[in-house]
Amino acid sequence: MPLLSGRATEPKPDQAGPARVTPTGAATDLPAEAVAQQDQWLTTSTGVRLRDTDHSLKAGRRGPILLQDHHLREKITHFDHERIPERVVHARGAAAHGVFVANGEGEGVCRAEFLRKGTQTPVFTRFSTVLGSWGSADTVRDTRGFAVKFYTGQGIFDLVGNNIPVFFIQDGIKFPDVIHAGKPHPDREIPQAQSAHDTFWDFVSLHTEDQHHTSWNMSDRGIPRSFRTMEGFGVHTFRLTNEADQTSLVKFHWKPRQGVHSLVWEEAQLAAGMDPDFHRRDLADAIEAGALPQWDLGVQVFPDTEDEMFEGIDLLDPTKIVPQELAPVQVIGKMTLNANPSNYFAETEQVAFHVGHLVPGIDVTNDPLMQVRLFSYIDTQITRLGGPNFDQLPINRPQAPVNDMLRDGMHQSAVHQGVAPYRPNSLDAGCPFTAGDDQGAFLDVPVPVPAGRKVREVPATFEDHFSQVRLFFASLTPVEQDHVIGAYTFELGKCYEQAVRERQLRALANVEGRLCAAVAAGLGMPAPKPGIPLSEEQPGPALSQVGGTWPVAGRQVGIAADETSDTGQVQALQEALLAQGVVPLVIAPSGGTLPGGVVVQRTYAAAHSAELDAVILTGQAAPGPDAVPSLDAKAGVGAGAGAGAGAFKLDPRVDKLLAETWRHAKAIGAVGDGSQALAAAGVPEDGTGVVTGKRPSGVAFDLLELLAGHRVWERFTPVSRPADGAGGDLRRPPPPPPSAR
Ligand code: HDE
Repeated sequence: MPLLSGRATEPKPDQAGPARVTPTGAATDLPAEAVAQQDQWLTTSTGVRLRDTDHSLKAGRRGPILLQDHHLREKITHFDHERIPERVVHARGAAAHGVFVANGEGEGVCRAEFLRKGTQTPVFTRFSTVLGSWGSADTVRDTRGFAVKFYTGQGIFDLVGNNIPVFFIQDGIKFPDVIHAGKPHPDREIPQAQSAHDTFWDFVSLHTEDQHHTSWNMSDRGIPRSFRTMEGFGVHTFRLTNEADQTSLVKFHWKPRQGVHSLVWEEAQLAAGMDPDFHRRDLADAIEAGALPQWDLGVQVFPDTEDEMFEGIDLLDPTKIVPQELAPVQVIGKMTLNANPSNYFAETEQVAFHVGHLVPGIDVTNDPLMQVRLFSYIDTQITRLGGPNFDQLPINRPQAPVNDMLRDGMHQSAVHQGVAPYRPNSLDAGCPFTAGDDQGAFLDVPVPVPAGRKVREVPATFEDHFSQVRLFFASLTPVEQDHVIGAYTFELGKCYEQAVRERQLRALANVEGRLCAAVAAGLGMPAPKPGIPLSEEQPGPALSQVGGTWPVAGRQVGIAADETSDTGQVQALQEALLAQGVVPLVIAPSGGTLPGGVVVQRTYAAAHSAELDAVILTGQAAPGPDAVPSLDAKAGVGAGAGAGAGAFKLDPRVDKLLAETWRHAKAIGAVGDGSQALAAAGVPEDGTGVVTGKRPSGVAFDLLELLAGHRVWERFTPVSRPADGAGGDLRRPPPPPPSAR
């Protein structure tokens, strides 16, 4: 039976499935339909055509259902088992296919073939949060996973990293502890996907090696704007070997070409309610729209010395970074994500990463966190994916020949030939053979193992828990530091146990006096004195996100329009934004089209500031027919909060949209009558990050320039700073417009 063309089940243009390879890695040109749905008829799983799937087989119309209804039992049984255990950590994620192209700069340090100049390697990249369950919100404050599967010609290399360059703990044996502390409390199973609770702060305040990672979580890095705007880090130090058998120690970095950008805290919270799939949607939409996210892969290279130290930093301590000012990141290739998965479960859910998936030229080190991970990942897949054959799932299949002697087991889908799955053998002519060094065999670098006693101890160099937290805080701009202070104050403010707060303040006193004093003031508690001498740290500007400009493609700009808008101007704005790859969303009092045929993408009731990177007003934005001045913040500003119930000239939803856009330091524009609407909202025409004008192209140009800097950072007024640890006036100056209306 020929396959039907143009089937509804065909992937969309932006989607791709896993590469077509057999369970043993051989390329196959079988079409997708040949391995999933075939033909046009509904069948049982065994291929028998069905006449009815809506009615169970019954003894008479009103009779009981018969046990012999195989289709019913098969359908319900399969459904009952549709879920697999979610990942114990990183359960919530989204992924995309792509390609990695090497620029050849890595060849000097690594013999892996995929790093040879011009080599193109398919990749599958999964981003995730750590703490939340499968259905939790995307924009919670948390670490993000950044796991890349490279399908190289020499087998699979997985770089299973995070968006934060350090980790909570130094020894993997403590992973269950930190995760138990961060997950919801075992009695009430709350809070979901949050670190703002007692058990988390109990653990990290008792266990001070967590303080460095935690300070990154409390910074803007904990609430990324998008997966596309996150850095990625391999965290551990790897050992690379080149063609000349020389080894180096390296740390891997992913640098987003889109820039490193974050949400602000209120925006993150609003987005969690408005669109829990905020990051997932953003990634898929950008790829579908052709705004393909790209990252440079870079390495910091260190000499492979006996002590495995660099500039006094222990390279085996995963709670330490090496500042880029000491060891620059050298770019070795570029990853482009270019296709969305065609099936979430088969690809994003079933993908199985493993730190031990290494290719010749890349090896692990003795980092005690990395060593435990080498055990954990394969073990967890056996439970999660139901047996030891998870590497045969389509998304996990290597795109290199596989000839292992692993046999049988749950869900075996390869049909192995031969009689001798053992070595040595003579019956299968000795096959398969082991490879030599010149035949691309994996090399376990024969590093010397220092002799010593069996101990449960850490090296003395692991004992400094605070200096790099100080370095991180000192490297941030005042605005970013305020965000850190706000985050600690919020999180500790949600704790019930005073002893936990006190202990965390003591930890912050060992980091930085101003930070500790500011958080203590926010909590209404005394700021403790440091318990250790505080070292001077040299700030590392590369750790800040502020400053610089980046491509704007994939950003979303709202254009508020109504019947008073000039259609030509709205269309000109749309064109100017689209020309730069920016998505214009027309927001109007109600759906449908505006005069002149402009299609409305969001009604006033459905639009939300959190999904917009900037807003442009084009009309008077008078109250829409469904505008109700009530106390519900979404429906209206309400009596006393704004211009007064019934007296407003502006639609209350537009008013709120503008207030949030201003407060979150996003660019605001107006053309034509839009300027009047801005005035009604209390946004000054000459305000920071406000562009108005008669020509839509000019307004769009200026607005896109602001967007390239991500936010109008100058609009944030930094908290006035007291002297080190001295306390002081931490009140903010009066809020700027429009809240000052
Ligand atoms: Fe993981 N981690 N991890 N982790 N991890 C898992 O593996 C674990 C660690 C990371 O999108 C699990 O397949 C231990 C560091 C990512 O599928 C599990 C330790 C870093 C992902 C596991 C660590 C990570 C995981 C859960 C301490 C950054 C998601 C499901 C020794 C460098 C990958 C799974 C994906 C997933 C264990 C520490 C990153 C249980 C025991 C450090 C990005 O095996």
